Amino acid sequence: MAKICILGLGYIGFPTGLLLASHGHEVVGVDVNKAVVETLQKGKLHIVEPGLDELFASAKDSFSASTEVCDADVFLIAVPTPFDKETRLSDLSYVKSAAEMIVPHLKAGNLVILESTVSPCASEKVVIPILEKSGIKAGEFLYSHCPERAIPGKTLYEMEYNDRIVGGIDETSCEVTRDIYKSYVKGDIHLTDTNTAEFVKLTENTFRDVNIAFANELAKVAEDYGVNVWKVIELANKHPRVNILSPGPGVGGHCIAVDPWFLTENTQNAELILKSRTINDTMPNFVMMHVRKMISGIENPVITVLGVAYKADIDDCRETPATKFIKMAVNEGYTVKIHDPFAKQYVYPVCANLDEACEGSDCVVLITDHAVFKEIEPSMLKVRTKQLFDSRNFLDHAKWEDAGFGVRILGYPHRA
Ligand code: SAJ
Repeated sequence: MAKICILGLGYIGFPTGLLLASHGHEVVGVDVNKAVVETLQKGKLHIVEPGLDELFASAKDSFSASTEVCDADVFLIAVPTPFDKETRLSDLSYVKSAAEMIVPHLKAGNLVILESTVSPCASEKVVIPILEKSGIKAGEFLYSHCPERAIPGKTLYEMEYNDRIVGGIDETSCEVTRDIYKSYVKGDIHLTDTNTAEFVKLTENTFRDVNIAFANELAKVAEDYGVNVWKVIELANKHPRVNILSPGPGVGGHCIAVDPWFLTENTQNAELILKSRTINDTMPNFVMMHVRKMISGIENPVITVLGVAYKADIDDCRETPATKFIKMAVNEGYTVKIHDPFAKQYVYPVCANLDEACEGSDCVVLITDHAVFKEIEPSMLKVRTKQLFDSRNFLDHAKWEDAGFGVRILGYPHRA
């Protein structure tokens, strides 16, 4: 069993640290944010994720939080890699400073694992040279990239049951890393080299982005033919080798909307991937085109946006397509009222109350498919004009139509 120092106590580093601590390792979790460390030292949690409370309780004897890196057998970097919107490049500053913090503690025989997502070859070109400032050469210390692949909302389950990719600089690095993860991972652990592991992680999210872009393009094409894209995708997916994802108002979150940029930042040869990014990034414009038609002729139109989180039943608004849609609506001079029961911190004011957000509205626009929205009673809403645009084909449309609403759905032939 090893002494493991984890750098970064966010949505990945913290649960990973607890899993390792509850499987026999001694774990010191390090975060530069003092407030996070103090919260944990008081026995409280700083993030919400199903199952985390129980795990924290069961791991607390082997887990401690600190703002300082200490000597250890294994250093695991799980800090964020932000996306720099201006240059569309990965921002490796947190990864670099985590590596710098390890340098004074690094000894021959130690293992450094990078879990943070990075652009291809970043370990070789950026992270390892920093670690070598310790005077110890790669090979004398062990190194691997083991990308995190758990989906928010199901993080603990997926951390335990997903397969893992371990990309080591040599065979020993691969094997020692595998043994660490084997303590709690029930999925298979696949060994490869570092550059491949970095590429694999980005490929997974890029695959999803391209697939969603295909679904979004199909939605637009289906509208031109007056065909229901949702039925088309449902039936096409009955084929054993077809699996098309769902169209929607665009792709959000800090992974799928970002990783294709990381994958393509050092190549001139990406076309499909970048085109897919454009298709997904312009879906809010497409939703706006529909909404604009629905409210044309109405003086001083008021729009209600249902949901601003980037996906269902979470509070995370990073890269959400809702923001572009709302900005366009505001630019056009519409009054925009927003309701989201989860989102607490958002760039625009959010009404906690649905009735208030719908009062006087000329078009209710569903952006995020939060499960609670299914329970809305449309007949109770005090709107000015009864219109609904559903960008996810999510609501019970018959119920809204029975309440007198004109309903339009993305990728669906107009009924009126
Ligand atoms: N979306 C669609 N249509 C779909 C599915 C998703 O429009 O059919 C949209 C969602 O509404 C959301 C966005 O795509 O705005 C991304 O959501 P997601 O649930 O597909 O993915 P993330 O970003 O929450 O998590 C992904 C996962 N990657 C894959 O499934 C390949 C997760 O496993 C990764 O660990 C995570 O990125 C990450 O951290 O990289």
